[in-house]
Amino acid sequence: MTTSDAHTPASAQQHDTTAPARALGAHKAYVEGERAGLRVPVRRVHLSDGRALTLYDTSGPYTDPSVTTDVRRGLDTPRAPWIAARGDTETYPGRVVRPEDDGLQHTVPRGGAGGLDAVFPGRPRRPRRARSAAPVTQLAYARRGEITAEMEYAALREGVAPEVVREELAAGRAVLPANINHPESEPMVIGKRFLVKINANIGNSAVTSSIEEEVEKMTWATRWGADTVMDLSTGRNIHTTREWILRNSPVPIGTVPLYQALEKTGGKAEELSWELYRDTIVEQAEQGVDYMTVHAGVRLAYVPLTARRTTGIVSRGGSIMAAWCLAHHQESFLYTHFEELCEILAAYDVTFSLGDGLRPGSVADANDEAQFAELRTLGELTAVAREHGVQTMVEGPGHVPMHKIKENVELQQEVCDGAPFYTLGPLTTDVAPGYDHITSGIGAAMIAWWGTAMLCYVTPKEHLGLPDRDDVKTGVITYKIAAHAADLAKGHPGAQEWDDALSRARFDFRWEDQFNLSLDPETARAFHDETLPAEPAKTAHFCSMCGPKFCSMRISRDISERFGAESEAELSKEEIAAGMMEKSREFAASGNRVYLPLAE
Ligand code: IRN
Ligand code: FE2
Repeated sequence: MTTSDAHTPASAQQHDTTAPARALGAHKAYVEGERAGLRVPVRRVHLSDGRALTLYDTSGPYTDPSVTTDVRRGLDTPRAPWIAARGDTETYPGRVVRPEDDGLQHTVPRGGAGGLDAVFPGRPRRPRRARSAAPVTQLAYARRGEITAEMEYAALREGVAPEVVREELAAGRAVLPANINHPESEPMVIGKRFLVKINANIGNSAVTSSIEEEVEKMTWATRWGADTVMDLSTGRNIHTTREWILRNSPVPIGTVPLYQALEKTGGKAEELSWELYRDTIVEQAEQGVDYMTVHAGVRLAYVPLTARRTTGIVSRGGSIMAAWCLAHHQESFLYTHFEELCEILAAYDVTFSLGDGLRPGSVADANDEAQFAELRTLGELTAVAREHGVQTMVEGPGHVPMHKIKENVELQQEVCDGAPFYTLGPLTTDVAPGYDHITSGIGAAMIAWWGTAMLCYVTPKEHLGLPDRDDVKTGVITYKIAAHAADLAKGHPGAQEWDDALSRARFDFRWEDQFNLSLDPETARAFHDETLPAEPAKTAHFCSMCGPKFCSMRISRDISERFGAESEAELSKEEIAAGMMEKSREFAASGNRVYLPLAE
């Protein structure tokens, strides 16, 4: 490839001719956009054969050694000038925290009595909102034919023309979650024409760790490749925790506002109300939450459809709304107030993630009436949200056996008019607690291949307990595998170049290159070092699986070298047979032993 950086797909391979002798290994680098000041971070892997591979990078400024970050100050705000320059938003006093007797954080309009401004020690900030009733969303711009800086940024990361991003957003087939109050974020796009994205959930425990630890969980997940993070924190410091995460997050942050609304009622679902929920939405929108799960498809009439299920309602948000509907015997307030909700989200550019509150929680319940009735309602709501200019994606299951997965994507795409699908797995079997990152990774790869745009990760602790640091990493890596496998199968431009680079390194026994190209270099290196710890082994022409004298890669390599061919594929049958015969003689001469001691 001879194209310049600015137009090179994020994963494209290129000879790094411009660079002086660079250190080998992976480095943070930037690709410049056409717009002044637009710099997209990438991970550049410098290989020992002189080539370099440029990979998508979600890790933010934390992996740039030239940037000093401080969680108490927050990240820089690359989007701030773009948002201000559009001139359609204004700052206003917003809300502040008031600690209540119940120990929970409540918010009140700034200026009232007892409000606490200092939930975050960094620079003081005032929230922004739309200046008029017109939506300030990326969808609204895309429909007007305008390519925003955010669209150009996301396009550069994907290696596509900015117009492709604009077109997909305008059609509602993609979303670019970018709340105007989250200027710290590095824009990204979610849609089936783009790289498959993955989300990692953090903070799903009431037993809170420290706020710094929650921030650390976010940076840990994004370091391994999480494209977005959902903060599912509950408990006392929910508002402050979210503020710290947002001010330090380079990726879009999602939440389920219903969880916080429920906290405000002391956990009593029947005491929820539209007003309480609306205030919670505004509070989170002012903070900068980029997308919100809203379980508006759980309608009163659908609740009885779950009665004969094997596992009933397993969605947390879904069961809260079902409890409210039954307690009042009324239609869900999320459904009846949906248009007002749209108006709020449009004023901040918060993206809807329409929740699947009735998703199946077992393979027995997959694709049942309750699940698909809700999905049809989500299709109806997608249309309403689009009319209001609100970006919308749709959540999906859950637990679904392999033969029932395809129908899910097809129906969702049909009834939601191509809106991005965002699924939790799905788990393809229920029998492997402790391994549900795998049961679900299988389903995730399949569903992504058929067109799911984003995958919500599942960790090994699913159904069992709270994920720790290692579980988060395992979940993220598992889902990166599923997403990339789907990118390959979909023929995403550039996806295979990464595989090819790693395979060439493997074939050439360039161990360091192989590690540096891996999704998880640390584990690859550690496993290799377990059996061949000495440094020379990393350049030796054998791998520990077969030993030096008996290795399929080695044999075919020897054949290639002998016959001067580029690869095995270019040799004739006769040449290969001759090479094989030669190897057979060598093998016999060594005493017909499969394993030879390394020292030989
Ligand atoms: C994704 C697709 N379906 C569900 N999810 C995620 O599951 C959702 O975005 C949230 O992060 C998590 C828990 O959702 P419930 O159980 O409240 O529906
Ligand atoms: Fe489950």
